[in-house]
Amino acid sequence: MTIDLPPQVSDLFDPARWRLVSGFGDLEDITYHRQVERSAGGEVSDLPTVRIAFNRPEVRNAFRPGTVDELYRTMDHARMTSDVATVLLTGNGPSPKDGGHSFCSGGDQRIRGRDGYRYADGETSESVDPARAGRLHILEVQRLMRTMPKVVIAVVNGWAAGGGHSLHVVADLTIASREHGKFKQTDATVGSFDAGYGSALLARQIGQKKAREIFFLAREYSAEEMVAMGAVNEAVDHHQLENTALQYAADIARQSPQAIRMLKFAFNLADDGLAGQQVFAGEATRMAYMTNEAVEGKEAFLEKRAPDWSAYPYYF
Ligand code: S0N
Repeated sequence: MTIDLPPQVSDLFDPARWRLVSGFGDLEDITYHRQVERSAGGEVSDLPTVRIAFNRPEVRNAFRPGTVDELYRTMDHARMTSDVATVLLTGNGPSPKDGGHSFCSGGDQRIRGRDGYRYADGETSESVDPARAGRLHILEVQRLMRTMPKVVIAVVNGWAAGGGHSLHVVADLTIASREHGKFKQTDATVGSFDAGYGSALLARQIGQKKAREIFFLAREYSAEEMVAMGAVNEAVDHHQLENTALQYAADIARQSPQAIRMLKFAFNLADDGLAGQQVFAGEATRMAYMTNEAVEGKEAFLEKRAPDWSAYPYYF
């Protein structure tokens, strides 16, 4: 029997462990896969991890506006898919031009800034929607990563630079290739600055002095240096990177989904202010709605009577 496998997309990708997610056949700059188990007879069953990858290795996986649209769509689909626990965010490659490895090198510098929009492939000044010009909507992706009730793991297979560096900062966990994982915050070099999570959250993670060094000096750091700073969870042999990420995902999938999302939102709460409190409180309210006490309030309203709270103490 022939087993139908998805096309190979990177040196670390094992087609036997993945299937393409249906409904996303139009993606150009991103690939989107669901982890599967294939039996010897060819039966395919889904496992709770998805892999979302930048697919522009010839420009070190820089993102243009359309890339960000696709990234948001796939992330949001993962958010809404109830049996997905973990999202691996990574970069395909290596580059067919020079063999370079990259996670993501941030915003595509050919499509940026005052001119608003120097047009993605196939677009013209007549066809481009002015409302979409010059958007920094990668920040919307950052917020989605932060608020989605799933664990996002940055799987840093090569360069994490500029806005790509910020994405790894925003991810819940980061695992990096010992050989090819390289980190460099180039924002200030190109007149750009992530003055939100990319810098301020990094400072919470590794301390003010180191975060300022990373941004002000724009030096290159290895995966092991980032582990030592507390910015990366683990540096692993390049060929083991996706296997390790899948082991992390398997460990996460063994935990209670409710506990994981409450923990993620609790870790975010103080740094995210009232917006963080709102996300945490939304989950708390959802849980409260499942109690008999909250049901009594709702039923009393519907039955046009005063609620009877007598069974529910003010203290435990
Ligand atoms: C990543 C670096 C350090 C890798 O160096 P290396 O290995 O020497 O490779 P290069 O020869 O430099 O690169 C290979 C080819 O890839 C192209 N390329 C690389 N990065 C980009 C990029 N970001 N944009 C466009 N092209 C890129 C090179 O030009 C080269 O092409 P060829 O072969 O044709 O010469 C090194 O590449 C590097 O420093 N890259 C730039 C990193 C950077 O400064 N990123 C931007 C930082 N700022 C942000 O990300 C903010 C976001 C943003 O700016 C933005 C922009 C547009 C639209 C939206 C946004 C947004 O925020 O949403």
